[in-house]
Amino acid sequence: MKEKASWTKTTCAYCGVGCGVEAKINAQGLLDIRGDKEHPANYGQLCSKGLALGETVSHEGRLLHPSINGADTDWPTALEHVATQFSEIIKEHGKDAVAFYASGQLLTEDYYVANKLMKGFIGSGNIDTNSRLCMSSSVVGHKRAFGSDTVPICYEDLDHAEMVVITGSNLAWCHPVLFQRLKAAKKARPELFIVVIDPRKTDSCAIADLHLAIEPGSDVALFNGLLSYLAEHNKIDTDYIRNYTEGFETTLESALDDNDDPIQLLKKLSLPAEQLATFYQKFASIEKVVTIYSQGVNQSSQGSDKVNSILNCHLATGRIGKVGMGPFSVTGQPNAMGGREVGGLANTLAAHMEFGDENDHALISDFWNTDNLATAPGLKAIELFDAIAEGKIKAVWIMATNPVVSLPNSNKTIEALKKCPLVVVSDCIKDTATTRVANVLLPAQGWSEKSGTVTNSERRISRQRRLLPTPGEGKADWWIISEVAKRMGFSDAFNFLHEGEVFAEYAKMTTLGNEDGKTRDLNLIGLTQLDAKGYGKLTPQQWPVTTLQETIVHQRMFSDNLFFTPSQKAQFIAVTHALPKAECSEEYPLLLNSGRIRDHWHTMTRTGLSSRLSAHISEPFISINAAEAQYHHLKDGDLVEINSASGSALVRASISEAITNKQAFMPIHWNQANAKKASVCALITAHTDQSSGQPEFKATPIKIAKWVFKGEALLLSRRKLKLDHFDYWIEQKVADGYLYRLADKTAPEQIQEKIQQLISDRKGKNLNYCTSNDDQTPLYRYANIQDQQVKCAFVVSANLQQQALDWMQHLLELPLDVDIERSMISGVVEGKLAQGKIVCACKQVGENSIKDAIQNQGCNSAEKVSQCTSAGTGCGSCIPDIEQMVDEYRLVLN
Ligand SMILES: Nc1nc2c(c(=O)[nH]1)N[C@H]1C(S)=C(S)[C@@H](COP(=O)(O)OP(=O)(O)OC[C@H]3O[C@@H](n4cnc5c(=O)[nH]c(N)nc54)[C@H](O)[C@@H]3O)O[C@H]1N2
Ligand SMILES: Nc1nc2c(c(=O)[nH]1)N[C@H]1C(S)=C(S)[C@@H](COP(=O)(O)OP(=O)(O)OC[C@H]3O[C@@H](n4cnc5c(=O)[nH]c(N)nc54)[C@H](O)[C@@H]3O)O[C@H]1N2
Ligand code: SF4
Ligand SMILES: [Mo]
Repeated sequence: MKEKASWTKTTCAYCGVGCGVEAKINAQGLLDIRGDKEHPANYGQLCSKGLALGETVSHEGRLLHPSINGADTDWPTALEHVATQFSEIIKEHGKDAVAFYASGQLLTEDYYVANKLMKGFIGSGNIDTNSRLCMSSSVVGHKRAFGSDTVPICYEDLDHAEMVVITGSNLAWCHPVLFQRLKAAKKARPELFIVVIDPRKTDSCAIADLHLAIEPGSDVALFNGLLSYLAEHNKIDTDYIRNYTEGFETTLESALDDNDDPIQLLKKLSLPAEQLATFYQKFASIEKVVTIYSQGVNQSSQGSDKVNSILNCHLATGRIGKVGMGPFSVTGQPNAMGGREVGGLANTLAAHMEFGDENDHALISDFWNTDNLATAPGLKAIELFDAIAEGKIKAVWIMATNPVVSLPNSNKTIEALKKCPLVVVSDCIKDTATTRVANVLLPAQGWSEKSGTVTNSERRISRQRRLLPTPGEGKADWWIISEVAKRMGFSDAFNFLHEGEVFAEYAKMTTLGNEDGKTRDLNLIGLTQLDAKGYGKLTPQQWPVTTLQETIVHQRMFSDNLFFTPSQKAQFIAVTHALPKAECSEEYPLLLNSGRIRDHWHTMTRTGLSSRLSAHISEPFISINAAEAQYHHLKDGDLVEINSASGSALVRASISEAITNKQAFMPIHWNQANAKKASVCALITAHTDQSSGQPEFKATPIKIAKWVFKGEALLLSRRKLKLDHFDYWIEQKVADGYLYRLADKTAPEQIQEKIQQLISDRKGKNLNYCTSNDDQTPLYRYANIQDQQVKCAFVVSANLQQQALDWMQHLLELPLDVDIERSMISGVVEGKLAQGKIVCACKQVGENSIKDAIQNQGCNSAEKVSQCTSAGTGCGSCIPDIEQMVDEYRLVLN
């Protein structure tokens, strides 16, 4: 009983699944973590990132104090500085000369206050958010079709669906707990038909009956083709269309026009006829269909049209608002949905009210008691940074996002921010690519220190709770913003004493002119009476909340077939296929796609602190297939220089059959804080969707060439090192230190000397060996031993083999009785099976152990491998990888 009492319920810091977490402070002052069995988002499950939350709450790298132009200062000075500078710039240049750039990683309370200050009191629409890069095409699609930004389904629908279409989403890696839920449903009901639509063969295909590797950007053609097929085969719901929708005829006409020639359609999609036929037949004949979609749909120059092409098919079949069916835009960030609720996007007002609606303006002005409410939408993210570059915006406050890494055209973003007279950044981490170009740094509380609410993909509001004390002088984001607001002269409106007061005000706002929830979808009337105690104890609530629910309810929207358009009918939107904005050419022949890997989160400021999460994929890469590699004379692991019209990058080649000819894929995570030149956004030009302003992140023409070096090195250090004088370097967190991979145009001998100069602390025992590789080239090994511990070590050669990495990895763990000198000469740690690349992050099992289990211990299924090695027994996200290895190595055996 006693133990149970010490677990606190909170919500995961990462993706929009919004899993319930239970956390307990352990003896090290860090957190033990487990899934919350009572939370309806995950019923106790967590993925590798959620399970590793406890490893990211150390104080390593934290921003501890406010600073102005590089000098630490106190809070009153920093707040006064920001308030005065903003006020003066507004006085001199007008209210549109300032801007906020916020994030789906803020809590609803933070977001609410930021929006209130900018739109309500400064009086400008210039608050936009990284959700512009993420969800804005879905927002446009929803609003055009439903008259409101509403995700209609609830997670429970996955348990009832008979067909699930996953399009433009790598659910297995990006929403792993939902993927596991789907996998369990498939296991229980093998007839559940799963389709993955993605130009790449991702891990999500592991449970798919059909994978459509469509041509990048051809989604509208695919779904227009589906709409035409449904109509031609009398598989539409004519009653539903007649009674509850508008615009079907013209939409169908345009879809038919788009696909008048079936051969042309197959060509546009690059698909075999039978695959397309199977997809269309299944969709037509199966009633309960859920279509999950994410960034392969949204992050496109026609993202909004892609969204509507999907919604059209659901509306035409009446498959919305009913059990086991509906379109499902999965949200990315933990509070992507909350930000949309409180008006975080430049073109919306709070509580789903709208610019241009006089009634909404009057309601808000009255509620906030302001006569300065913004009257027009502000600039969308890309326009906003353009305005900074042009000197029109002279002060920007960036909160909980890292735009130097995540906005397209990084070089331009850096130049814009360098030129901007005032760049304020609130972050919990000190050294990020964006904090490097800030004038004022404000330390924010991080996950586990902050307190408030987030809304997940199924519209469920959950509490994030404070568990640990904040290091240094970090403060809650809502507090920081309110304190600046007060100093700008808006005291009365920002006198919040507690985050619960902010929430209560927001809940009340959702009811303005909407007491019955019939005017707007978002209604929290049941939460308006929460006092501090009630807020403290708040259990997950799915909106709309008519009354506070003691037990878990699962609601879907539009079950009454009424929509929030003027006619209350859903709208079909006519859309036509168009190619991505930038096309490949002779100069830039490959199309670059970008996205996520399983164990890292965005710009790695937090997952990069976990050695476990850093082990699965430890180095930035560009994925191409074997034919493309051969054409460019590349081997797996070669370094590759990548160039586009906007910039360049230098990463390793990863050869994979998951990717098609003429295409390439790069992860978004690495950047200047942890690599020399691995930022994918440096390559991307800012082409945007006309309606949503969302950038096209998944289709950039590039060229690649092998990058030739003279020597490379692995360097292990207990402390962080600065390595910018090497041509190539990346940093990886390992237990108790950092592992660096280096490559340089200078010879191994010089590299060896350059590294020696870097390592200033030479106390203790220095072991230096120069042996040679199989090809007789020199191989340098060095280790510095202090207090019976390896403090620093390196290996340098013209070409390093995997063996060198295995040696390095084991050096950190070397027990003191191992003969370190013998190991230095042989380059192996005897008696240890080298792990190889880590496959299972939770249990830290490497590919060599798994290979050994398959080949030498008779494990012929993923289940047996799990029993034998414990790989896959944590969150389960690596099981597709294990299955693939079983297939691969069993084949070799046969
Ligand atoms: N591990 C991990 N999980 C995360 C995050 C993370 O950083 N790491 N971030 C979170 C956030 S904020 C977000 S927004 C989500 C994103 O989640 P996802 O959208 O699932 O992730 P991405 O990898 O960006 O892209 C999804 C897929 O779109 C495919 N794609 C590219 N072009 C096209 C196309 O033209 N058509 C179709 N149909 N598909 C295409 C890509 O090949 C890719 O596999 O993940 C969330 N979860
Ligand atoms: N090429 C390419 N680019 C992309 C994408 C893509 O698929 N391809 N995806 C886009 C998408 S969908 C997204 S969502 C973005 C994500 O991109 P970003 O938002 O730039 O990435 P993060 O690393 O999540 O940045 C969050 C920052 O906030 C800090 N932080 C964390 N918690 C708090 C807090 O409570 N308060 C404060 N003040 N700071 C905090 C973190 O330390 C970190 O510096 O990237 C976009 N960019
Ligand atoms: S799926 Fe993973 S990252 Fe997403 S909320 Fe759940 S535990 Fe966190
Ligand atoms: Mo996102």
